[in-house]
Amino acid sequence: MNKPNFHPLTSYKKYSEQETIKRSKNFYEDIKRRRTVREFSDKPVPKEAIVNCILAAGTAPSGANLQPWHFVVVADPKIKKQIRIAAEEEEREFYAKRAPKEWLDALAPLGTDEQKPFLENAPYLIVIFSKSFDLLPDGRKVKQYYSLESVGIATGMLIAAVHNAGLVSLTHTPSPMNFLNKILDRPNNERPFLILVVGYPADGVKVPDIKKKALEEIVTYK
Ligand code: IYR
Repeated sequence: MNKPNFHPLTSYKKYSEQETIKRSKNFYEDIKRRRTVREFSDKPVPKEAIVNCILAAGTAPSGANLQPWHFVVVADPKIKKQIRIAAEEEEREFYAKRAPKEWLDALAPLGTDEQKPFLENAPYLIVIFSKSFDLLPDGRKVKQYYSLESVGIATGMLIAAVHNAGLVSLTHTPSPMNFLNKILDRPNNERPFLILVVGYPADGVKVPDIKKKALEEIVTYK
């Protein structure tokens, strides 16, 4: 085994205690404005902003730093249409047959149904794939560790980056989603994790009146 290569942590910024508190508060105040939106404007989004958000997501920590993710940025209307058709087919089945009543009851406050116009209207769909194993150029397989956790973290960072850029997003998970491998021509070591729909909110958009849990409900101190 080669000796690991370490270098000094030059990117770290040190803040005073007061500044630390202020920054944590400012971040919370800003991120709590984030809302999932299901109606998008067709106003174009600069591609450079999407690229920067993906660069941010790609800095996420991952199991053994193997970075088991792949992002497909879809802007082509023909491909978006194909994705919409395939997703709506699955969703029709889901809402009409597959979903148990309990699941439909849980979804009721969100007002979702099998219509997914945002898959065509929004300027960008970022389809996130998780690698169950990686492939070296010579065809050898490389095992991945904590793929789903890693891709979940990267996706969270992507959502935060999109919000920070002044854009809105929707996490969409048609189930099953294997049609995405076919439409997007991705290899079978990659599994679709989520479609992140990204753009500007439609004019006058409304969001469901739902609440986040209070601090006491989500934290315990010991
Ligand atoms: N995939 C379906 C259903 C759905 C499921 C959950 I859990 C949600 O939080 C929202 C929707 C759909 O996209 O409509």
